[in-house]
Amino acid sequence: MQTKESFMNRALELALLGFGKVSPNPIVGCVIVKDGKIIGEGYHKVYGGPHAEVNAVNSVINKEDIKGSDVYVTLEPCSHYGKTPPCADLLVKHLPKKVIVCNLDPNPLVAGRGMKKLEDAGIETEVGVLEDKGLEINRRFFTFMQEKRPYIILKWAQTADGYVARKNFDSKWISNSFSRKMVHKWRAEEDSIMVGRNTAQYDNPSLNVRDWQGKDPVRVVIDSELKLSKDLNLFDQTIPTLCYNLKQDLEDGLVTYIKVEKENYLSAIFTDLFERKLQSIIIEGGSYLLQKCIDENFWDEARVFMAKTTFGDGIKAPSLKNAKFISENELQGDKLQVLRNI
Ligand code: AOF
Ligand code: ZN
Repeated sequence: MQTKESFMNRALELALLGFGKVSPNPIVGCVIVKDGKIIGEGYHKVYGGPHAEVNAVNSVINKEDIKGSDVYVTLEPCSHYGKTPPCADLLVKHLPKKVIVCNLDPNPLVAGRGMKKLEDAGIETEVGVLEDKGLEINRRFFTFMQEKRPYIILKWAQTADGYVARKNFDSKWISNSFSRKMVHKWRAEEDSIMVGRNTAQYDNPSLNVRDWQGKDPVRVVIDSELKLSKDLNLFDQTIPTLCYNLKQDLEDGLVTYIKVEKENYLSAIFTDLFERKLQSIIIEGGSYLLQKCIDENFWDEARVFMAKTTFGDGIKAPSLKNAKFISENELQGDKLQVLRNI
């Protein structure tokens, strides 16, 4: 049977097609329904491009049919002139009977004004259909807008006895090659990626996307005293890289050095990333940085690989607080646990 929820599920499905392509905008899908049938569909495809409603309206063969229709949008239609004109105005022009959304837009430029424009034009509105699904697919966008910082994903691999590396920082591959490929997919999904000083120095990671197709995230590293060698892969000038430190502001090609105060430096870094419009970050270690994020409550999601190997001794894996268990899956031998901050 076709219900409000089934049409909204279709709109959510369309929204997801934009995942990874529209940040720092939200992903949005839109379905136009007349007499129980879908007559138009669209989604926000690319950052700076037309919004979901515009693409949906454009897909309707006879625009007259939009009059009296039900429009399902996963997010409140915008009311402001951004890179594109207000979607609420476009809908008002075509006079649907009703506009149904999962969530209001937390963007302070919109925040209820889109729905108000529709209501003022005599269009019925409904907010909250599949609300939780809407919040889930745009969890990065909602966190970014509400917390004024990127959505923070912590990722690490630990041995069965709870270590992330040996005492001398030698960690060479705790997780299996399939799990490592998965990490490259995850990197391509986020706007930025961060490691602490020890990981940069001992692992010499490139933090790029190799085993998957997709864009490289902006690299972020913390190096308080600027002691990291310029020969590290992170500084190879192939990808924009931000190096937070206590010493200097400097532009060096694709590497930007940013000075922060020692006190509350983590908070200062996340605020700076927000101002740079980086909507999400995946933090890949080391244990000290991950634990600091947990202790200061700067995390939203944790993805933990648990291998079968044991080390007996070494550097302890981070320990989560206020974590809600989401899922556990077996990945060719490794276990992958996903948790969320509550
Ligand atoms: C919608 N439909 O599909 C999206 C919306 O700079 P602009 O013009 O692209 O506007 C970006 C803002 O518009 C974004 O921050 C969010 O508030 C809203 N996104 N709104 O009606 C859409 N992607
Ligand atoms: Zn819009």
